[in-house]
Amino acid sequence: IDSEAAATLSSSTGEEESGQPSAQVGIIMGSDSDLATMSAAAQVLRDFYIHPEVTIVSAHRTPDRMLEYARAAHERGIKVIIAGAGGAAHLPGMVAALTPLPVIGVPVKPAGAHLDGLDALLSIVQMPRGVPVATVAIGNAANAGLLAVRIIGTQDAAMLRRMLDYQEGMKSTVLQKAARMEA
Ligand code: RP5
Repeated sequence: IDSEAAATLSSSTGEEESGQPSAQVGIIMGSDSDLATMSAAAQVLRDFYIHPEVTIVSAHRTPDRMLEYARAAHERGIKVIIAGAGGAAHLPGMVAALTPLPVIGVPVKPAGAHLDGLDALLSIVQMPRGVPVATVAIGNAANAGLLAVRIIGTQDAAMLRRMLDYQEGMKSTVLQKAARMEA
């Protein structure tokens, strides 16, 4: 793991930053090589004025860190965990086994992967009954961010309003495109 990238990632974690609100959403990933995919989730959250913490937690390379992160997340005020991994993508499922929080899994297609991310998708989605992971499409970290917004919106009227505005914006965009196509 590239140490500079890891430092950049961990520098954006919640409570260490003075003046920043504590994070409501934890975005974790198995490797810094997942960041190109996972940054879309962070961007969506920031667009909705949700402060995410973003870091590397590897189920295989840092198993103790994974245990610590997953067991403590709800005590630190995290409401939703978004976990992305590629290949033998055990991170989302293991984190779901260790936390009472909702976990959203993002199957990542690593650069040069032989199985196009299908391996990660199946690893993440095939959870046993009792330990759910809400799995988005391969590489669709933006939808993971949007799902986290919706979960937070169930308890936060301002967030619900922002989601309604976002949906209204999507609708307007499509209708404008339809009008141009029909013209
Ligand atoms: C997984 O292995 C990671 O989530 C990543 O998608 C993949 C490759 O990791 P690197 O070898 O690029 O660090 O655990």
